[in-house]
Amino acid sequence: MKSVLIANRGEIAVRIIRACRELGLRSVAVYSEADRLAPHVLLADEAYLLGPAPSSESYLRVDRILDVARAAGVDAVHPGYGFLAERAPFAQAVAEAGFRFVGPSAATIQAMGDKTEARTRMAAAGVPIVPGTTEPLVDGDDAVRVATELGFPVLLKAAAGGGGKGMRVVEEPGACVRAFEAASREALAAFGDGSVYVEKYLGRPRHIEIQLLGDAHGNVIHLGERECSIQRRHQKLVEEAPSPVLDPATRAAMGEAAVTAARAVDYQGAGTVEFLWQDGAFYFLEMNTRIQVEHPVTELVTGIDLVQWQLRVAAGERLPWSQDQVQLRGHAIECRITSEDPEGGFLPSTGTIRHLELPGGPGVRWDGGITRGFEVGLHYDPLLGKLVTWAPTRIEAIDRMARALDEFAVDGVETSAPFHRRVMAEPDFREGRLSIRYLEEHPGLTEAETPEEGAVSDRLRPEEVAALAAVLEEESRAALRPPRLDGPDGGRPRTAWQAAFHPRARDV
Ligand code: MV4
Repeated sequence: MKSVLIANRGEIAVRIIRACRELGLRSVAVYSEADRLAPHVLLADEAYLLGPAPSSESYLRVDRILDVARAAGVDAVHPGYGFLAERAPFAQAVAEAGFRFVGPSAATIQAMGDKTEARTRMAAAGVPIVPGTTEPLVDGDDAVRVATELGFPVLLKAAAGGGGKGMRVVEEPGACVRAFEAASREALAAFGDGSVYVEKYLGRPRHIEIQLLGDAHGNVIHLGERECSIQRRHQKLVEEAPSPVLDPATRAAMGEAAVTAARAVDYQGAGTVEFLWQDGAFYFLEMNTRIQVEHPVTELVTGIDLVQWQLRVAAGERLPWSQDQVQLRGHAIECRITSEDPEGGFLPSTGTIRHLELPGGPGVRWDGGITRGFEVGLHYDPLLGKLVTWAPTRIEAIDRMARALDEFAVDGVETSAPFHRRVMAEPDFREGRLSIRYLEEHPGLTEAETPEEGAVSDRLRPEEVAALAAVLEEESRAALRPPRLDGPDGGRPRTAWQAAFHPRARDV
């Protein structure tokens, strides 16, 4: 394996390009018309235009992506997360076109995408699942019968689901028939499949997931857990490793269950088994057959580069560790910095990145997908990048994150960073008292504070403001002068700023 097409954009495409470069693999980016100046385009060895900005005309165009793979002569395709990453037909098409798919087989993706099939296979393998059915409900009366047997409250879920669509909590038998019909209708509209099944409803669980790695030689290991309970409408906001609630025995039991789950579906590559944890017990929820946004916290506590190992196992290498050689060290926290206004209901914010100040120093990592001059629009996911900190203990990692967030600044779009800064100071978070209801239980975190007295901006003299503005203006002009981007150009500019001054950069 010598070259890889990255069928994605943003921070994950940048992350994969970095892994490729460290492994000596040629990286081939694809991009939409909205991403001509995006960092993944500037960083890759080669970049090819897919089409107009909408995903359906660019990053979701399987035919165009395979055309580029052939034209660029790559050996493998890495799907990243989102877009085509968990579409079994894409994995199949990549393999049939003669490229390696960096991920599990199409059959594994397919099996885990169907939640009732996943539950059936997990239960058969001895992995604990949430009590409930493994077959879709026949009708509303069937829902009443099964729910009464389980005991209320129950949760109706779409078999083809994920992400909370088609879910209905039902508190009593009288509400069952209507809830079943609503869930089924919603599932049909969202997934083209109205099948609904039922689980016992857990009221205040934590979301804890186990990271897995499998190779093509039957080796599977787990890399411990991530606590992902702090979320809003199924979008995770803060993740950490390890979880503040797991003791070594529960961690080992959950890890073993996850490895069993992976073996049951012949898992290859990096994957995650999601569990709900409540009152000391854990239950299988879903398996994610992709690299996840929050993978860096696991990398920081295990010292294992997950994206490099995705590529290495795709190339046929063996995992070099036995389970007991995987040791967890210290604590890591990730904040997802999005272009959303946390004080305005997390509404998406758009604009051109005029200025970007990134934190540094010990134990700080920025996995980003933006540069100065880049225009943040509404076509894609609002994730700008991830700020990740590591320290020997949880509280030190939290304080380090607070410090890093204080150094972080973006001008041009609103970001979620002020929200994250408030979470780092919130007592329940600091003491590890978490659940998936954390945000609704702490509404103050999404409200604006009164501005601090004596802020730096108040101390600047008018001539200092004018001098700063002039520098930024010139930098922005330079950053917006684009390099030649179509096909191999021999040049290798790294950022829009470098590109503008790169000896081989040419204007389009
Ligand atoms: C649950 C649950 C409570 N009880 N299942 C939400 C998305 C889907 N993937 C699974 N989800 C849930 N399943 C039972 N039996 C609560 C959720 C849930 C949730 C789970 C993980 C992370 C965030 C969540 C937010 C709301 C609800």
